[in-house]
Amino acid sequence: MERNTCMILALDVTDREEALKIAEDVWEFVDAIKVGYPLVLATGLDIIRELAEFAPIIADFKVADIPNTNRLICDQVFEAGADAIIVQGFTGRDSLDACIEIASEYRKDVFVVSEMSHPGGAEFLQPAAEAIAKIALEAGAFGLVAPATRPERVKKIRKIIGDKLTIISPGVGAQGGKASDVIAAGADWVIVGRSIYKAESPKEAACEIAEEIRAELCGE
Ligand code: O7E
Repeated sequence: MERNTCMILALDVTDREEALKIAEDVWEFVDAIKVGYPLVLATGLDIIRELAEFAPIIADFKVADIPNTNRLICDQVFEAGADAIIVQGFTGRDSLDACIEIASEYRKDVFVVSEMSHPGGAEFLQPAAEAIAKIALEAGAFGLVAPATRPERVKKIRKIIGDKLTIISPGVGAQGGKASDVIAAGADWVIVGRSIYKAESPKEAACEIAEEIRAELCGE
């Protein structure tokens, strides 16, 4: 995945036409579109190929099963045209290895959730986040998911993984995180949903956040 705007759109709408319209409006401001359960359950898996016309697609199914089931899920997702998949790391190394094995057959990427952005993410997942980051590194994942709502945690996780893995970071805007803060903390991409797709003008909202990130990276 190329790093230009450093922003990923979380397209959590449930209407096909609306999804396609937003993608058409904002594609130039995002490096990828994240598609998850809300949109796929509402419209079907074919939406992945339709949206792939606009940007690379990250399939957010937070895969969390035994190795064999993970393999079957990843196979379906990559057959559907996704460029990357998001999986959970708490299920352990063998489950993660199964996802990475299928992804490498398709030459696609795996992102591993290390810590979640909502308040409950600090309950069970945060204590395991650093160990999850280490197994993701050893297993050969492409990147980690770390919370924009806690830039200090992004900084800590970046220290553990160095430059060997990328970090994508949800929680900007509606959940209280600030894009420039989390990019400064070491995230490669921020993930933004409601602040864009619920805005009166998704295009203007995306443009504004992209500009904030650009200014941070240029030290303005
Ligand atoms: O709050 P929003 O509307 O900007 O949307 C954030 C998106 O990121 C939404 O799709 C949500 O499911 C996802 N997300 C989090 O908000 N927090 C997490 O910890 C993890 C994710 C996620 O996407 O995981 C994989 C990146």
